[in-house]
Amino acid sequence: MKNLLQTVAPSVLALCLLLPHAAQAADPEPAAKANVVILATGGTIAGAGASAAQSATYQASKVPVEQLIAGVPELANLANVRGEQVFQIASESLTSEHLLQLGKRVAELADSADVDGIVITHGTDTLEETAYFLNLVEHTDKPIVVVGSMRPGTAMSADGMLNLYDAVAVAGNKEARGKGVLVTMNDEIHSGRDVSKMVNIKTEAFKSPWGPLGMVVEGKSYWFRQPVKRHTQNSEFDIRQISSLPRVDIAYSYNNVDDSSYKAFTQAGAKAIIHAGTGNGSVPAAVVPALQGLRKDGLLIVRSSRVNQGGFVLRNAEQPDDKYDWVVAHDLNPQKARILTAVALTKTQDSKELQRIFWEY
Ligand code: DAS
Repeated sequence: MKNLLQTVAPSVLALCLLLPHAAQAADPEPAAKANVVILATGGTIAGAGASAAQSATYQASKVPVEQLIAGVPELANLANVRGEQVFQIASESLTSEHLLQLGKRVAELADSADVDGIVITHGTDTLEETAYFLNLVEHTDKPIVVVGSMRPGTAMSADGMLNLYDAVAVAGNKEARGKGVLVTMNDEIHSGRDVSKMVNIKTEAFKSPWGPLGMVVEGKSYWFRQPVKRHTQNSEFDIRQISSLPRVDIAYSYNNVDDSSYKAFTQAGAKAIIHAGTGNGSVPAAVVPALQGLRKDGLLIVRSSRVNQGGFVLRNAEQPDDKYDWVVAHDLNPQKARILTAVALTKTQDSKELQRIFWEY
């Protein structure tokens, strides 16, 4: 017995001594950090006020991207981050040309092997339009995350730092791939297609009528649903083939409205008009004859709803869409319907094709 122990003990001891090293040797290398590029365009997230008490009084589009990154040193724990200042503009002033320029830069970066994810810092006013546009035209499965803030970084309880931290966390996360363009605001991850600014004075400002896709907590993403509408790689639209966006305007409907705005937009060169209708996208009797005339002249008419918690416009429900050859915007609000119509018009003027596109995107 003694001989057996003398023989076995040293090798067991050696094994015990080796095990921790073996365990260490087997420890996986820490995952290499993702390379994330932040494209800055302006907005409140780059805003500055005169005092910490001013959360609503400030100048947007002041702080450069390097300072935004320096203001959140914890970003370096999430990813290798670098910034580019694409614009420094409040988003209410962005134009179609800005959208195309931004979209083309995103496509170039997405094509680059050393870029794993892209964050776009953006004003909140038209953030939903930019996010939807990119969702339609960027042919990549890499995460593209648009982010803004409701308060300037100089204000007490500013939301921009954490929103940016969440955006980088998502953009560097492989689980975010293939989910279309995303928006991180107020700890939530939204689809760029669905999300809209529903409140203009609270940090909980952005909502999706059908709910967020997930949440970010302490830099970790938690996913609960997937987008089902066509986007990015599954889109028939490609930013690399779009050189301009046709003019599409939105005519708001209300009590006592007449057809003046529709005629004025047509005079201005609109190729389609989004009717931001009351309720189910309804068209007042006083406006129908003008729309019939504009349709006959080749203008496309899209019925959307002005209700702001998620309109739902169906064909031939309250309005004779087949009779007048109108298109319905489904669940897209007027500003998103405008983006989709403008992108669709780069490929088709056919109302039946446009309606298909509204059902699919
Ligand atoms: N003016 C707003 C904009 O740039 C500020 C903001 O809310 O980001 O969209």
